[in-house]
Amino acid sequence: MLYLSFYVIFILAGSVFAAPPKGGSDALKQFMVTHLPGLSKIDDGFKPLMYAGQLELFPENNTNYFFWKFTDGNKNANSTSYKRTTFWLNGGPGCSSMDGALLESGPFRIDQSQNVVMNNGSWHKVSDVIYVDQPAGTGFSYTEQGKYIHELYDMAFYFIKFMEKYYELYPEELDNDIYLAGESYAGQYIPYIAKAMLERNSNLQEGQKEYKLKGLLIGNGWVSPNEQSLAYMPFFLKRDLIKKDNPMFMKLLAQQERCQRIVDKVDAHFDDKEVNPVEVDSSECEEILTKLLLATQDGLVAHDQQCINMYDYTLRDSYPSCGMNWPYELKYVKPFLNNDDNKHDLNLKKLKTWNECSGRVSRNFYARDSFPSVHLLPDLLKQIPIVLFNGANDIICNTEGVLLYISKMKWNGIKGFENTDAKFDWVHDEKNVGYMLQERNLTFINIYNSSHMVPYDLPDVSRALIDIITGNFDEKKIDEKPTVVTYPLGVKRQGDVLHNDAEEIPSKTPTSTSSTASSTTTDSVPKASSTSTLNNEPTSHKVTRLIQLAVVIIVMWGLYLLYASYRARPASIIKKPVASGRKKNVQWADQLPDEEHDQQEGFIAKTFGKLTGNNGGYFRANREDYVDDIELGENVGDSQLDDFIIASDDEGGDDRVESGNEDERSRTKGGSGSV
Ligand SMILES: *[C@@H]1O[C@H](CO)[C@@H](O)[C@H](O)[C@H]1NC(C)=O
Ligand SMILES: *[C@@H]1O[C@H](CO)[C@@H](O)[C@H](O)[C@H]1NC(C)=O
Ligand SMILES: CC(=O)N[C@H]1CO[C@H](CO)[C@@H](O)[C@@H]1O
Repeated sequence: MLYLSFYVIFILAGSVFAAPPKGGSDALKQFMVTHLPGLSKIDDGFKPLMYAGQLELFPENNTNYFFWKFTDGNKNANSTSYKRTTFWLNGGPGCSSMDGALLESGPFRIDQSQNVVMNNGSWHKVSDVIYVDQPAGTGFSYTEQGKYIHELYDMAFYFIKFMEKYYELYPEELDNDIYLAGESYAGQYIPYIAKAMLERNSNLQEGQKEYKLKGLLIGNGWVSPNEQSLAYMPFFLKRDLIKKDNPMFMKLLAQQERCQRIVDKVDAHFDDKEVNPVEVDSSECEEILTKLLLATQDGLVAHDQQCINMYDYTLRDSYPSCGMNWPYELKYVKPFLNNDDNKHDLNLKKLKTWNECSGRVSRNFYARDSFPSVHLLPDLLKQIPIVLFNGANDIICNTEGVLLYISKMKWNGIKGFENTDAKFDWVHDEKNVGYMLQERNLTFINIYNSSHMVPYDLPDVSRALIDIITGNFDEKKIDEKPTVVTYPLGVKRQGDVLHNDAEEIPSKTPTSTSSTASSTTTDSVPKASSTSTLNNEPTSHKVTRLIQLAVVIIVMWGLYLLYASYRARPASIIKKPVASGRKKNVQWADQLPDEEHDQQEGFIAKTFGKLTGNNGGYFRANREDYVDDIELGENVGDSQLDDFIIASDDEGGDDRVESGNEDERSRTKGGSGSV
């Protein structure tokens, strides 16, 4: 009965919205989205205009990219979203940007009845947002077998092709300012795409218009893989997540040392023109996190609490999922996107099964010949502002790691931030939500109480990132601290408070923040840099030094432990045998690369997979591998798959012993795929 009346309302609402938009061409109508379960209950003032479908890029190999665009239905020339376009990408590689659309920055979340409900912090009120499934094979995008993309520059080439096709449909949007935004492994994609866009701009063909690229927003990005892996140990130690009497501590130190040696080698060859194989294969370094999660699991607590959640250290998950089961709403998104009616509503030509992450895409994306994107940032920063924002609770792409690679990066003439003490507080909606550092077109923002997926935890705060990159904020002095102030939707900023307050933040403040005082006199953080007026000694790389210090301390502990406690070492790292293993999972993960691919290919794909586009990229990629291998197809029902995973998780295992074994290289690799 209830369903029936919903259905009637739905049809009625649908018929109203199905009316063609004013001036809409047939091509546009073909991509309009007018039905979705729950849409009729969404407030009209909020309801976005939507376009979605699979755009053909290359007919010769049947490559089609799925996009879903949201624009403010009530937009006019005074709207903040006016003439602004943001492309959003999730990571993986191989994870669908529908995570972004339906769990993060998009207008809707999916409730347990698989209806859309509104997300108050949606970005579509401040910018048109286009969520794109890429590279080919990801989400609802598809290509011929064997045509998967392997390298970052190819990925960028395909994306530019997508943009050309997109702007053929919406040529008037070429006048818009463009932002690229995304998360996690998109920290590799976005700089490559930006570079390709800027290169295109300087080589415009007859009849082409330039892409007005205005800035990049990279959230918890995987930008400098080995460097970022070095930060895992300090992160765990600083938060007391691991103790030095942990039986695996020695192994961890050894792993950290191996990674440090790789980083040193990479540093010594950083400016080589050739891609250094050591630099692009980050498996040895990523192994640190695998081992940390293994070492810190707790077999004595409930099954779903045994591992630290690697996307938010304040949460827990089962082992070896360690965060892959999070966020829990994912279990509503999957059936929502795999509902055939919804697929038709999204104008799919090919009714592909939607998986959050594609193992095939991930495995094929070796990026063996591509520099990690940290190499691209300096050039980009000459031309556009970049905001690196980081949820502070994330482990896998944590704040310390980002600050570490920034501290070594030279851009616009100087290495690192010159003054890491000169933090702005960030106050949004009257709450202190984080801090930022900003110099020479680079802004780093640490966001408190947030995971790897900032827009998931703090939607309204995340929307204000658009205000920050576009300069729509006030600068004030609050409690003697320079503060960037942003506001919820509809609350106007107080205007040029900045300039009025300029005397409150004189160029020589009594506080230690004087060296960035010059930047407080401009009205946009991204524009706020002035290298010339600064500063006595460039660079006080406090963070680097702290991390170096931490590493030294760790190594000293290690030597001490080695000396003092060899005899006391337990025969097994297992504190207590547990009958709830993931043995099968791990074994399967190990066997996969050997059986199906040559060793290196599987190995690299897996380590990349670890980078997890959003939250759970790599592990979910493995789950799909699982499907591929067991069922040889993508058509296994999700419930079947979940059952299988759960069953295997419940099967009892002693893999921790094996994973702790130094000889089990591929196992721990596999483990890293699933931890
Ligand atoms: C969204 O905002 C509306 C109006 O301010 C409020 O009633 C509602 O509870 C909010 N929803 C969520 C999910 O925060
Ligand atoms: C920062 O980017 C702008 C473009 O937004 C560019 O004009 C400027 O030269 C850059 N600043 C520096 C210090 O390179
Ligand atoms: C609710 C909550 O967890 N608040 C925390 C947010 O982050 C700040 C800074 O780390 C903490 O002080 C709060 O306790």
